Amino acid sequence: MHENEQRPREIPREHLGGRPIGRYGFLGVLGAGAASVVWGGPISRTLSRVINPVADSTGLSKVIPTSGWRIYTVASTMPKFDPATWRLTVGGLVETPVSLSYADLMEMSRAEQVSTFHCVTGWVVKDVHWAGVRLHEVLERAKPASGATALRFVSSEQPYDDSLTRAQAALPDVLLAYEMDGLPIKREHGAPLRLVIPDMYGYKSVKWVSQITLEGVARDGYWEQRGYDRDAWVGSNDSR
Ligand SMILES: Nc1nc2c(c(=O)[nH]1)N[C@H]1C(S)=C(S)[C@@H](COP(=O)(O)O)O[C@H]1N2
Ligand SMILES: [Mo]
Repeated sequence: MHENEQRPREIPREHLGGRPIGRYGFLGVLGAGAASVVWGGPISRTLSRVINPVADSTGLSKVIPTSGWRIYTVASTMPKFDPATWRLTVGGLVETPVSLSYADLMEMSRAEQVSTFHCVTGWVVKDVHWAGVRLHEVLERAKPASGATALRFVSSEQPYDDSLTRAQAALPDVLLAYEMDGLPIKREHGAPLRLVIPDMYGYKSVKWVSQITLEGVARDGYWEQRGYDRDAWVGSNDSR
């Protein structure tokens, strides 16, 4: 299933020096051969689509980089981080709604991990060093109610969000990350906080997380409303 698939593809937005080059709205469902990616800058070129290297029989994936970060956004501007006013709130089906400042987060136990990051469109970043706080540390403060079976992660970049079940959120290498490769997470990668769940495709890894809502049922996130799987296990063919 690839040439005729009627799913929208993730649309990367490339940046130079933090400034978006051109603005691409959501392109909707792409028919076979519709242009989905435009690179700006000195060498401008249009590719017919993001090639899935697994399904690609054209050979084109050999000339398209499949490693290294690509900056993805859904809004026209990226949220700006102000340490004085920024908060992570945890609410919904909890006993104690929580509001954490950046300083509060820094005082919590620090967790580190090295993991590989997979975007569903085929690119991969190996051995990313992350540091942050484990979700359970945050959840312990909020005390989820018994009916809270899902977590919804809301980005301050509206309308991006995504959900995990409690079981998925309890996987050992799920992290609320505030550092990437030894530095505070950069603005374009979701400063100051992003979700990391290495076992799932990158669209679950919500950038600019500012709100976690405990809910009774997991719901579709941004990309899932556009055709991708809610259970985005890396390697599951159905997600491609
Ligand atoms: N807020 C927000 N989070 C997001 C996205 C986005 O567009 N907005 N894109 C997702 C997708 S599809 C991927 S692959 C990764 C890309 O991470 P990067 O932009 O840091 O490379 O972020 C994920 N989290
Ligand atoms: Mo992605």
